[in-house]
Amino acid sequence: MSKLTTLHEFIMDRQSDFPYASGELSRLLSDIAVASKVVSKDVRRAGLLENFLGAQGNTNIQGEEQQKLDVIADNQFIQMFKSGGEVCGIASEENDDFMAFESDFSKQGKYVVLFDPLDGSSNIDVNVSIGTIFSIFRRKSKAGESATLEDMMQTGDEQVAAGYVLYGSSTMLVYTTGRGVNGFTLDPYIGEFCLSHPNMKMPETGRLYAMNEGNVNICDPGIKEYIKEKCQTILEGANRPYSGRYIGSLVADFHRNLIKGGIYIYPATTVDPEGKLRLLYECNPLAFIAEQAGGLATTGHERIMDIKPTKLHQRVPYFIGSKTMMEEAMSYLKTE
Ligand code: AHM
Ligand code: MG
Repeated sequence: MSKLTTLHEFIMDRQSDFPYASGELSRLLSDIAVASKVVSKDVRRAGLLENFLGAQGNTNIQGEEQQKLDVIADNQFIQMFKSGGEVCGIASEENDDFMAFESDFSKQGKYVVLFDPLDGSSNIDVNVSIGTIFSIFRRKSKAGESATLEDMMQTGDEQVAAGYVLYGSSTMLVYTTGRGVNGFTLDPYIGEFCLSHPNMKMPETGRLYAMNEGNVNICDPGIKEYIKEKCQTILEGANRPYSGRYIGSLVADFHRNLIKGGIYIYPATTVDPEGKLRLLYECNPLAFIAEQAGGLATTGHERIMDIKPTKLHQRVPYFIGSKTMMEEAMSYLKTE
């Protein structure tokens, strides 16, 4: 068997890609890996532990019921960021406001992290894949001072790194620092993420489409046409229509499409006129990965990573996937 490359070794090898790197980003990525191993262990045993499954009894600022594991994962990542020294503040789906870390130690941190600690909440209690999504920016404010809202509200193009952890049939961490996308599988026997998917590329086209089709009559009518004409019709040269695949966990739906080729659509609807997914910690990080892998991510009209955020928990319509499928789907849209 050839030698496995651990995530830690990989990160260290790549440090020299950044001419003035002093190792903080490498340490931060390693910290995220450690926190996600703890969360992975919690997810794997949740059904056996009291106080791990079910609703927490709180609603977050976005009107969504928090699950106990949402809160456990959120705390786990925050503790790791607070104690690591690379991060001066965070924003997460589970916290109404951003958080500036006020110790002298943390105030020196160069980075802020925006994250969704456990995405796909509705799947937690039913043993279906869920994920963590993260986006890392260099702070705008001065080192030594408190992190500010401006640090959090940067465009996707300013991300220095982004990634996700998928708690699926195995646990995987996939990330980019703007030099391609690499995927690591957690080897449960040695407790290390090991390189399993080097230099990931999204197929230029595919045969999988993912959308909550319950929404098809309450969104841009062009989407219904696209699905009917392109996804549910036997196209020339094919012997069957595309396959609909919707897990309802963004990370899992995205990861499958990244590997196999496909499109994921969560449009604006009459119920959620701004869309459902959050720009800063759901859409931007996956958009960075998609583009690095050769795919696209847009609102249907505008590139996701161009959007200047106006609100911490801003929602946007979201189309992400294989380049050709994206271009085709967007050409059907009728409304601005
Ligand atoms: P969450 O952050 O509350 O889990 O919501 C985000 C999730 C995504 O993972 C998923 O793609 C989408 O919401 C599913 O929404 P719906 O149930 O409306 O199809
Ligand atoms: Mg989420």
